[in-house]
Amino acid sequence: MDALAILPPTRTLCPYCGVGCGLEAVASPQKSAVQSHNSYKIRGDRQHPSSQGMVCVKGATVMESMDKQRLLYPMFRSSLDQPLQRISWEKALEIIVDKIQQVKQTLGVSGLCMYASGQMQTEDYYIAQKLFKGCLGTNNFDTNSRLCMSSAVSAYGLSFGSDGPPCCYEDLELTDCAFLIGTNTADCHPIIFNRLRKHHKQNPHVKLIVVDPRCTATAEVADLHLAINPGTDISLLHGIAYLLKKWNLIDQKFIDNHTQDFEQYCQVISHYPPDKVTQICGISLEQLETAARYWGNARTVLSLWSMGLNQSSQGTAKGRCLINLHLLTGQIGKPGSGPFSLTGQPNAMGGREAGGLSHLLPGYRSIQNAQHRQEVEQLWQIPLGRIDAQPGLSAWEMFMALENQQVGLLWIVATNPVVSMPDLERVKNALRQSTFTIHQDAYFPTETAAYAHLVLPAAQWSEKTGTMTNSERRVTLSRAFRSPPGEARPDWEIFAEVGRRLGFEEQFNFSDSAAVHSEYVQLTAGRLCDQSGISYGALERFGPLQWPCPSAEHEKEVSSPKRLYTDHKFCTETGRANFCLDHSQGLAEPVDPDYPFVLTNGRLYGHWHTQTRTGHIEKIKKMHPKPILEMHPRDAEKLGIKSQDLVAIKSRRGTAQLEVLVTKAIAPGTVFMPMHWGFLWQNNAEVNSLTHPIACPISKQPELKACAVSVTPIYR
Ligand SMILES: Nc1nc2c(c(=O)[nH]1)N[C@H]1C(S)=C(S)[C@@H](COP(=O)(O)OP(=O)(O)OC[C@H]3O[C@@H](n4cnc5c(=O)[nH]c(N)nc54)[C@H](O)[C@@H]3O)O[C@H]1N2
Ligand SMILES: Nc1nc2c(c(=O)[nH]1)N[C@H]1C(S)=C(S)[C@@H](COP(=O)(O)OP(=O)(O)OC[C@H]3O[C@@H](n4cnc5c(=O)[nH]c(N)nc54)[C@H](O)[C@@H]3O)O[C@H]1N2
Ligand code: SF4
Ligand SMILES: [Mo]
Repeated sequence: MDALAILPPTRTLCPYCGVGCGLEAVASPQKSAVQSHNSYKIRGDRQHPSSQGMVCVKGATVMESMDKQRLLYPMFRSSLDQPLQRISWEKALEIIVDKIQQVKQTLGVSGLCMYASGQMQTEDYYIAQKLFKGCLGTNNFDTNSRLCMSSAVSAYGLSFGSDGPPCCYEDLELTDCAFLIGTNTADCHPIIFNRLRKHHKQNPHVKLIVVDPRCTATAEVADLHLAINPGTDISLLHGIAYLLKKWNLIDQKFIDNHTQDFEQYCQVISHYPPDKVTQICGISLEQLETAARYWGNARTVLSLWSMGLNQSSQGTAKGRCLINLHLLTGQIGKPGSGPFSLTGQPNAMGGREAGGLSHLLPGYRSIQNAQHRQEVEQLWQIPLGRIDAQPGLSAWEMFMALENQQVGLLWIVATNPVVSMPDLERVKNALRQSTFTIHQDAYFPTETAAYAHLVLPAAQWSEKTGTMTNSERRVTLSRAFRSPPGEARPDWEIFAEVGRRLGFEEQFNFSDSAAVHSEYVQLTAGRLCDQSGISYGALERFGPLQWPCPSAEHEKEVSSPKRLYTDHKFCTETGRANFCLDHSQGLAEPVDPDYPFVLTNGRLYGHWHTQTRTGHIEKIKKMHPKPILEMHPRDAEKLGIKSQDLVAIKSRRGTAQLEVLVTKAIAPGTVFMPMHWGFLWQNNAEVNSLTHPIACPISKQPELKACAVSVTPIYR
């Protein structure tokens, strides 16, 4: 019998979305000595508590993308008009170290920036924090979570005193009312949706409300779909609060004992009577009242949200106004209820825990808190005062700092900003002015590599060992089960090597990723996200573990799964949760006669972001062969457009050309396009050529979900 056939499967984690499904990689018998994706079959891990054996098309096909168009060795050019040429790792590391020293002398450490991603493992994140914020002493480390979860982070922080989604997936099966707002869960978090949908189907009393300007696959099966006008969520949420209060469907005891600012909140919501709200949101009185009745009469209410709220110039306030409804009705800290932000990327949660935004430090600590800085400096054995007291540049600010020559080195890791950042023409221009850009990625070519001086080959999932935390705070270990192609290396090893060469031998003296992990978890001890009981050994013994987990035994002792705030004591100084008192401000770029449509955008079920993986998978390419603009029949008729016609879409910043699909799934006045097509995949179909960077002032998350555009037919 073939040796491979009798190997036990490797238990691992799907490297795509924040649902965090457990996978098993089964070595399949093969004659060839050459290791390829065909050597492994992927199936759902039935023992993984989050997914119970289920997977979606992305997880099921992930193996097929592992050996297509991989970046195999470092490549360099001294200016962007030259071709990239192969160099050795030794040379690449020498160039980086020289460049860092040079920038420190000319611009100072603030001239060094790293822009990374929720697709790194926690170990990668941790080592990058230690290198940038600790050893180099600059907080210019930010990630694509700034485009993704940043508003949820600040919403939890301001309402509860700490980041941290309080719910768990079991709540999906325990709730009487699920309120889904700004989330297309069916397409973007399919296994969460499967669990919820099964519960909904089996229990006729369970209500499913979906708030989305589009009739998505999620909205199609809802009991109530509120197709609100884009950007009117705060008016809707305050309008529901108005009715709950009027009908006395509130939990006064919870409000009195566990919240503050209720009186002022009542003042705020008094400005949102039903006639005004229905008009602003573009829904009927019956719809608004039904939503309030479903929420107010349910024994338990679980809300789910993602980019439809977060990617907004009021992203923080939107998350918080949703949390307000939970505070008003005491729907938190008990089974089947609570505000649950769905994490996008597989390890955006782990990133937050490890301090992966420019204002954070590991263990849910804050850069601006002197005690927090000191605690981290002590563990890192660096001089007290080394960590800068000011937050570093956010993602967008880094690109803008390139325009002013304030950045001498931009190191981009595991993200493809030349597709995913807003206002792409400006981003591309800024990158053209960069004196030194590194792109560290698993694939080549990418749109961002076209703007890089140095590309570094990264080992990715299946080729490196590390941990990730999913949306329900559950940590899973992904072991390497095959070797990286060519000269690719794990991200953390690259950072650690640079650290040692800069003279920080002590700080980066790790034998393997388990050693990195065990140092990292020490910084979570006693914090809300306590993972000090989690180790690779414990993860192997017990399987995936949910935090808080001060000891592995603890995880087994207390009833699992877990929720936060079951005692209704919050992390604020008073222990009370704060009502948010913000009013709705509407869209940052409203429509006008020149740009009469709101362009919204998002994801398709099969594709993952910029397609570096899913663009190579035949089954997925067949599902979504090209990008399409969705438009309502009424608008199409006015413009004389039919399905499959080609149109030009124009905003104040750029243009795109797409085929149209005329459909009632989108509200009149709004058009939708997918985000997945960068210039390598289709000419002139980039959504972010059109979007603007105006951001939430608190979370600094840009309003990617709405900009004003014109649409005109192109006659072929
Ligand atoms: N298939 C697939 N799944 C993914 C990903 C992927 O690339 N592909 N990416 C992952 C990542 S990183 C993320 S962040 C998540 C994102 O997951 P989601 O947030 O569910 O995805 P989106 O499609 O970006 O946007 C969700 C919905 O917001 C709606 N929306 C737009 N404007 C508004 C508004 O003003 N109000 C409200 N209420 N809704 C609005 C859009 O119509 C859209 O249906 O998905 C994750 N899962
Ligand atoms: N208009 C618009 N723009 C958006 C959004 C939107 O809804 N609308 N959504 C925003 C959101 S929520 C997100 S999360 C971003 C996503 O945008 P990106 O982060 O740009 O998208 P990805 O294609 O996931 O890029 C991840 C990159 O990491 C590489 N990679 C994978 N694994 C590894 C690894 O282990 N190491 C290294 N070094 N590289 C690896 C992949 O090959 C890929 O190039 O887009 C944002 N932009
Ligand atoms: S739902 Fe998300 S984590 Fe689960 S298999 Fe699909 S992409 Fe992977
Ligand atoms: Mo995301």
